[in-house]
Amino acid sequence: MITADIVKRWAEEAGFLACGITDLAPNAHADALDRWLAAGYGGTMRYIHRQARKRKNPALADQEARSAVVVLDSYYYDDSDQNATPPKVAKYARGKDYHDTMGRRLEQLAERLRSAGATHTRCYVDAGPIPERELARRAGLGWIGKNAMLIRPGVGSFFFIGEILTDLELALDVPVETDHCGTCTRCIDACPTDAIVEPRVVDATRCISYLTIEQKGPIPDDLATKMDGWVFGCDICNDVCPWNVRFAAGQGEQGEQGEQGEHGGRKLLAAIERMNEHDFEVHFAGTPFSRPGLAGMRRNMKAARTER
Ligand code: B12
Ligand code: SF4
Ligand code: SF4
Repeated sequence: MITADIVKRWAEEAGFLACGITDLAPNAHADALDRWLAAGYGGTMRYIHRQARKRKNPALADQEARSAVVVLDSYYYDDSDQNATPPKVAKYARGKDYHDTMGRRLEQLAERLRSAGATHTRCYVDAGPIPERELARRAGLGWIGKNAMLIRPGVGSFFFIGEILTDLELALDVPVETDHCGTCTRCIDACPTDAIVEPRVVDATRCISYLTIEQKGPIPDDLATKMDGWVFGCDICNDVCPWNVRFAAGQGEQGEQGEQGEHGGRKLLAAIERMNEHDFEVHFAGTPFSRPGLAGMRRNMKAARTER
C-alpha cells in the first residue's frame, strides 16, 4: 500500500523542493478571489473569471480525484550581478518554459503513482483552474505572505507550485495557519508601481509581471515610468523579502539553464529590438518570451527605458 511518506520521498527523488498532500475540499479563501475579481484586479485575464467556480471548489476541476499531491520546484539562482542594471528579466523566465521542464518531472512522478496503484492522475503547473497557492498552503507547504506569494519557512518563495490530482487516498498534511510576516511591510514598500494594494492583494493591472507578459497593447505611461528596467516579469517583492534574503539558496532547474545566459544574455536581449520574427523564433521558441512574442518584448524594452 502506497503511503504519503513514500510519495514525498519520490517527489524528493524527482528533484522537487518539498511535497505536501491535501484534499479537494472547497477553497477556504474563495471570498478573496471573488473580491479580487470584482475589483477588476484581474484585468484582461478573463480566464480567471471563467475558472472561478473550479478555483473556489477544486473538486469540480476533477471529480475522480481524491487527493492533491502538491510540489514546490525551485527556480532560484543568484542573479544579483545580472539584475543590477536593465534590461532585467525575472529569475523564473531565464531558462526554458517551466510548464515543460517542471511538467515533465511531474509526469514522471505521476507515472510512479500509477505504477503504485493510482488509476487516475492529472498534472498541473500554472495552467489550469487550480488555486495553487491555496492548495499548497493547505498541504502544509507555506503561508501566504503580504506579497501574495506562498512562502516556505526556511526556504523563501522562489519556487513554482505544481500538483498531481489523483484518486489515491493519502494521509493529509496539516494546513499552515500561521502568518510569519509579522510587522514587516518591505514588499509593499518596495513595489515600484504600488501594485500590492493591501496585504495579500495584488492589483495585477499595476504589476510589472502582468504589464510585461499579459498586457494587451501599450503599457500606460504612468506605469511605464515606474518599471525600473524590468522587461519580463519582476522579482522585487520576492528579492526584498527577508525570508528570501536569509534562506534562498541553491539552484533550480530553471536557474541552471539561465546561467548559460542563453536568452537572459544581455546582448541577445538588446538584439530583440533589431530581430525579425524568424530570428526571434530561432532564439526564443520554447522559452517564456514566446508569450508576449517579438512585438510584446519590443514594447517592454521601450517601456523599460521610459524616463521617470
Ligand atoms: C494570475 C496569476 C498572476 C497574475 C496575478 C498575481 C496575483 N497575485 O494574483 C500576475 C500576472 C500579476 C502574476 C505575477 C506573478 N506570478 Co503568478 N500566477 C497567476 C495564477 C495563474 C493565478 C493566481 C490567481 O488566481 N490570482 C488571484 C488571487 C486572488 O489568487 P491567489 O494569488 O492564488 O490568492 C489565493 C490565496 O492567496 C488565498 N488568500 C487570499 N487571502 C488570504 C489571506 C490569508 C490569511 C490566507 C491564508 C490565504 C489567502 O486566497 C486566494 C484565492 O484562492 C497562478 C497559478 C494558479 N493557477 O494559481 C500563478 C502563480 C501565483 N504565479 C506565480 C509566480 C511565480 C508569479 C511571479 C513571482 C512571476 C514573476 N517573477 O514575475 C509574479 C508575482 C506577483 C505577486 N506578488 O503575486 C506562482 C507563485 C508561486 C508562489 N511561491 O507563490 C504561481 C502559483 C504559478 C506557479 N504554478 O508556480 N501571476
Ligand atoms: S512583482 Fe513587482 S510589480 Fe508585481 S507586485 Fe511584486 S514588486 Fe510589485
Ligand atoms: S517582505 Fe515582509 S511582509 Fe512581505 S512577504 Fe516578506 S516577510 Fe511578509
